[in-house]
Amino acid sequence: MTENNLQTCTMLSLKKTAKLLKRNNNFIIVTHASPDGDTLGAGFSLFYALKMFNKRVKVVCPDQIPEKYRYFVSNTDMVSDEGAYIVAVDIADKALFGSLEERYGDRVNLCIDHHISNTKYAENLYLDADASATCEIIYELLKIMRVKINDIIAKALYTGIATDTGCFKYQNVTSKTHTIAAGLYQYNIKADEINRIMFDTKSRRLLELERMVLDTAEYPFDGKCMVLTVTSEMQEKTGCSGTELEKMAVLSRSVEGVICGVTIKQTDADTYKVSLRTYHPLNASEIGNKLGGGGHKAAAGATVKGELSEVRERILGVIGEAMEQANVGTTADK
Ligand SMILES: [Mn+2]
Repeated sequence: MTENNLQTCTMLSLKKTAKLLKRNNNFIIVTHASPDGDTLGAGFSLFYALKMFNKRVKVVCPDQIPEKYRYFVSNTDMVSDEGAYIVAVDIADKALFGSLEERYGDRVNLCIDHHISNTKYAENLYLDADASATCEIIYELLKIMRVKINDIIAKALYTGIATDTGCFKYQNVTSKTHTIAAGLYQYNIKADEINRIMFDTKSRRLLELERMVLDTAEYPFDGKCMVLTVTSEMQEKTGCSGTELEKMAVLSRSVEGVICGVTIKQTDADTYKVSLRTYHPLNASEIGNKLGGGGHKAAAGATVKGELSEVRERILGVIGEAMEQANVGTTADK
């Protein structure tokens, strides 16, 4: 959240965003580290759309793109950094550029995002925090640009919306979300297959990791909180990494009575990535902010350094305060 560059960020309308895209010719679209369906769906749908205007477009991702997205991922153009118009999709903070932060973090020309926590690191920003997914925004953008949506664009957009809404289950879903999804059903998207891949299928190694992680479950605050721990050792033993680990956060909020699911994932000897999933009246974004991170109302995260026990204490301290503020009755035990 550092603001070390003097450049100010211009907030755009969707119309102006469309104009900027039409006016430029050589694009590098950056997707976030540990890529998910939304950042990839947004990046590739925009790639296919810009190709219709004969632009040169490269899509880059700081990490390897998981195989399961191959039905809409393709090779993109060679575009050199020099003179390219850099577009970031679904990236709330420079840190999420991961290995590409140094290369692109300070030179993003346009960011299209739906995270309320966006740190305004880009020259121009189109932000719609009411959109369930960046793909929802891209759908509207393509309409304004009069892009003829085709099957592969529709598949990419549907994937982003379905994954960011937990298959249309989360509180970020609006009537607009469903209207856009309904629009996408006009194309041959095979939504049942997409949803089977995204929600009903997991690798054996992931199942094995889940088994280990469930063994670490703790239920502080009278069971209103569930804490799961994913150590480096578990990751090494099972071979699970990257986005696969994010599935643990879903487990943390699936238990009856839990309004705050916490997943503490080791990323280094003394570094832990915390994922927070909350239900009303708790606000994950506020808890994440207090831990130096950010996110959405129901899902947020932060990186905390220290020994595991210290990290755990610190997180529970912040959650305890949040519960007190929200008047959630608990006994003092942790
Ligand atoms: Mn998103």
